[in-house]
Amino acid sequence: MSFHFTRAIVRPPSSNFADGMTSVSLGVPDFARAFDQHARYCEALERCGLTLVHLPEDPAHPDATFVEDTAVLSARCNVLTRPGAASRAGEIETMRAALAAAVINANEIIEPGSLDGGDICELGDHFFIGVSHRTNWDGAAQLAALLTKARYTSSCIDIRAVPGILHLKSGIAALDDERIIAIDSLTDHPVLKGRDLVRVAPGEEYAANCVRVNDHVLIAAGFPAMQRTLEKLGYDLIVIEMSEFQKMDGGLSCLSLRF
Ligand code: CIR
Repeated sequence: MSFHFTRAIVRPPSSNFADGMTSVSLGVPDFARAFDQHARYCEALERCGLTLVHLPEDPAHPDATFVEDTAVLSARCNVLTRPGAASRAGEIETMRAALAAAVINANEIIEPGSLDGGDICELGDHFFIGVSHRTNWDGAAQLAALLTKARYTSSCIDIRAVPGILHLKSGIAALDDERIIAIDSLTDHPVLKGRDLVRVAPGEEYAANCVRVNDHVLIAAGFPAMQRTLEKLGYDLIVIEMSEFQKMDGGLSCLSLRF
């Protein structure tokens, strides 16, 4: 099952976390609060049964707490990415070492490809690959080829014209091997046709970025319609305050690499 994990790689925000990139105007994040929210997030992963690999903070890369963007991990295919933002390129070095230490053999996305893990959504044996302002067509094609070799299928979703989302997973999230949350601007995309879709209430788009971890679903605090929908569907939710990460364009999934 694609959502059954035993471990996760995490990295706390550094004190200059607010120097990272953001496209939203929600104010400057408070470091102490972000650090605390990250600690609560880690506790939630442990409650889901995961053992955590803690990487040290990385002040040279203020966005490095968003570890998900640096690798794509799955049962039969692991890939070190080549982040689309120049300021994040150096994050790969510590992730390469962390994967080696965890005995994960990873392929790598190479130039001229770029790819952020936040653009990759696994649903059973299928992967949706977001083509975004971070992940280019070449990076998407490289990943698709590696996935095919590993007996996965994949399809691309070009999100460059979709307003308000940085990465594909800012707008969709797999809840199990078949069911997927999607914001309204993505539900009509041909590759999502016929899928078991959970819709997001207007104004709650940020809540689309949920994370299924074993028997639980992590969901951001402050989105009552999404919470009700998922509870009705029978999911066991863990609600997490994400305000400081939201200010930096980050969602729940990007704070960990689960495997
Ligand atoms: C960035 O712009 O790269 C970070 N401030 C946010 C990255 C969020 N990552 C994700 O959604 N996968």
